[in-house]
Amino acid sequence: MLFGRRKKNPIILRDKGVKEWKYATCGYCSTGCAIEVGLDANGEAVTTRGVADAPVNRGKLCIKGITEAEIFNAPGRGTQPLLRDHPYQPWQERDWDTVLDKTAAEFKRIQDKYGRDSVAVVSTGQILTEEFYTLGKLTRGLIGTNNYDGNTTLCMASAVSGYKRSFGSDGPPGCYDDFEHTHCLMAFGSNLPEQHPVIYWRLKEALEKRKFPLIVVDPRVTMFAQFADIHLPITPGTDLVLLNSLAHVILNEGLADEEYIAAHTNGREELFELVQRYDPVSASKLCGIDADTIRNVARLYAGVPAAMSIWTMGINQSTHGSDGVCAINNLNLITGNIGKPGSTSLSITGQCNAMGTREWSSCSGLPGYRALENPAHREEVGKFWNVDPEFFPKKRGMFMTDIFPAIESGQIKALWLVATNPMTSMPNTHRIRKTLEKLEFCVVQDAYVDVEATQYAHAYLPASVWAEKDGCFTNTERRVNRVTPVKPPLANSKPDLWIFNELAKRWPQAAQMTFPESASGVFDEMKSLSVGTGANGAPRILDLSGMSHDLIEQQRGIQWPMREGEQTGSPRLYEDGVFQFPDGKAKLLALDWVDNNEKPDEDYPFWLNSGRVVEHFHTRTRTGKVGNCNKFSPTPYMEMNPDAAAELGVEHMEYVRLVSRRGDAVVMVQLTQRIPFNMVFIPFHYHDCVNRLSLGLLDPHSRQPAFKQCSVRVEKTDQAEAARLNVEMRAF
Ligand SMILES: Nc1nc2c(c(=O)[nH]1)N[C@H]1C(S)=C(S)[C@@H](COP(=O)(O)OP(=O)(O)OC[C@H]3O[C@@H](n4cnc5c(=O)[nH]c(N)nc54)[C@H](O)[C@@H]3O)O[C@H]1N2
Ligand SMILES: Nc1nc2c(c(=O)[nH]1)N[C@H]1C(S)=C(S)[C@@H](COP(=O)(O)OP(=O)(O)OC[C@H]3O[C@@H](n4cnc5c(=O)[nH]c(N)nc54)[C@H](O)[C@@H]3O)O[C@H]1N2
Ligand code: SF4
Ligand SMILES: [Mo]
Repeated sequence: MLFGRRKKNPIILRDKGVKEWKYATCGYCSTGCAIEVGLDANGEAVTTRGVADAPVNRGKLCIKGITEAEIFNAPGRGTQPLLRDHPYQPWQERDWDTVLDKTAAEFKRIQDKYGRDSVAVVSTGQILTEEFYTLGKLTRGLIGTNNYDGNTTLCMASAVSGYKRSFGSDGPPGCYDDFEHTHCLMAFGSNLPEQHPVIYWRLKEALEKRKFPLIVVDPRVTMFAQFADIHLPITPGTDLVLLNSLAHVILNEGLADEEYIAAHTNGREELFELVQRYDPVSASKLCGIDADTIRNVARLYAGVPAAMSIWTMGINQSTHGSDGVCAINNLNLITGNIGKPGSTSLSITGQCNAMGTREWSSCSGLPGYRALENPAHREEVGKFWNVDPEFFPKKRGMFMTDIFPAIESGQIKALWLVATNPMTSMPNTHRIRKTLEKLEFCVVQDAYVDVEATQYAHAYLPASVWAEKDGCFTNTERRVNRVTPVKPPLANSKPDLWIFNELAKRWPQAAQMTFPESASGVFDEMKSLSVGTGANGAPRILDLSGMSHDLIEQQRGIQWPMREGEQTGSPRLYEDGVFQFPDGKAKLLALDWVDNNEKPDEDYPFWLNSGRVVEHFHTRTRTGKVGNCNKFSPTPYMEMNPDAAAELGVEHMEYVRLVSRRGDAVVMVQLTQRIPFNMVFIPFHYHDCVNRLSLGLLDPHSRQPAFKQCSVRVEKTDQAEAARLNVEMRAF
């Protein structure tokens, strides 16, 4: 034994010469890991480590967090503001004033000519909450366009919409600590070990202490499915059928918590009537899960003292995404599984601050979960901001997925993209390219200048990134945590907050408003706006009034609500069973499934499924440049079933051409039994890849695209040509 050990080469960790550690929260996924950035004697960020006493991650980080110090000086960072008259001309470096003057002047010119809503603003889930709040004030209070949305429409919109329809308000009601208390966890369309590794580690730790059944619903045998007790390999796009059938069994077999239903919900009769059509035998024919398994899962879920559900994009990115979320909420309401330890409907959020934009950016309404449709909310915010409430629109404008078609039809003439890259992340990118080419003025505000959308821009604003800035992120479990500026912004890049504040000065009415320069000044405004009464007459749930930047850092993140005078935050919502509707009751919704996806047929015989892998984040503007992330999957590839490949004569690591009704893409084949015979799966991280093929039908409530359901065929292709193409695409 000892001899063997001695023979091994010891792992040597190079001393990076860290002189100081500074506090932040990871800027990738919504897990919200507390992280420290190590700085050397020159103040350069050289490494990171997890914060040991942080309640979320207890010292852990995943591969992206561990390598995050490399993103500051990664190739492709924007260093100077840029301007040009036409997208095909070379860029000219200009000073900030010139580029911001031009941006404001173009917005005003276009609004004067075509109307206020002809300028669109599309933002993100990845800047700081204080920045979101300021962008909202600028857009709603000064620019005055109603076509203002974020990439969260590609991501969390169905969860938001489902929470509002079931509970009367957005806001995930549970927390990671629920893993310690639950007796059954059911996960829908989430690959937690890869996409939220540290949340998964928390679940695993809970499971090691106390075994409880884990059920994973996913058409692929993901890593999560491999660790599950029961895997339900569902037919794509049919989760609603399965959920209605579970409700059928629970309500018909007397397994429901009728006392909870009577006291805290409306709509039982309508739901009961609808789910009669979803008996397990009929449902099994649609969703591909056999009737006995449906019955067993229903009895198991309803029979334990506490059960919980989590879900991510397998539910949200679907034509019935919002209905799927409501059906998960139905399941938890009829079994009395909301607001108790281990009992919850917890949407696992995507981006690091997708929660912050939902809460404070005014994208879909006004700050602090206020609605444009509510005259009292318009009045309240107008007074607080010193903006005439009549200046606000009376209902929300276009979603991101409606903004691009409106560019196509000529309604929108100018576009401001803040930290999002639609040329890679939107469905059907051929169409997006054409819309971007039609714009009279396009401005891209991104930390990286090489982001694909810049090719279509007239102006580029170089933003500082992540912990070059000061503010907060909110994570999946409503925990607000701090990002502190660990180093100065690179070159002439500027924090997004600074950019918004400077741009605001180009509107004379700004002088009558407040645009605090410091993040803590903005946070104070948010705190004031967070107090008050909700729709049901009870105190607002999104209350931050007890928090301060210092306290947040001291406690390594605080969960809202935290009201003034309280010592810390609240792990759960709806503990009292009082929901955010005027009568305080949640809604059980009767939701019929509609068969409306593009499905495999003779010409396009494979389902096209897409998603992510652990080592990459989104469109790879960051992880594509970090060697220890990119090396694991530098090449666009797809998972394919070996039996299907054998039929087509396709081999492992061969390039193939995929063709859909929208376009084509060349990818490398990875043969794996993870994937069913009639499906291929592509990580969406690569430019000119899966979204050249995707259809992206929209959910009627959330307007979120069904990225995960459409169809393709697989064709053989010239290997030398494909390899050349691949090298070209990889050359950033
Ligand atoms: N490493 C890494 N982590 C990330 C990100 C990243 O880019 N990289 N992005 C972050 C963001 S913004 C998000 S939104 C999350 C996404 O996190 P996840 O949603 O967990 O990730 P995805 O891979 O998009 O999709 C999850 C699963 O949905 C399954 N699925 C497809 N169709 C269906 C269906 O009809 N029903 C069901 N039940 N399942 C289906 C897919 O097979 C896939 O395994 O990850 C976050 N974390
Ligand atoms: N086929 C398919 N398509 C998908 C998905 C899928 O599963 N399948 N998932 C969808 C989902 S869930 C999401 S969330 C979207 C994500 O889609 P996008 O938001 O378009 O992708 P990102 O690459 O995260 O783009 C964020 C940009 O912000 C920049 N950035 C990072 N930090 C900062 C900062 O501090 N300031 C500024 N100004 N810029 C910054 C980054 O460089 C990057 O260019 O993709 C969607 N598209
Ligand atoms: S799990 Fe998410 S938040 Fe934590 S280190 Fe990884 S990417 Fe960052
Ligand atoms: Mo997302």
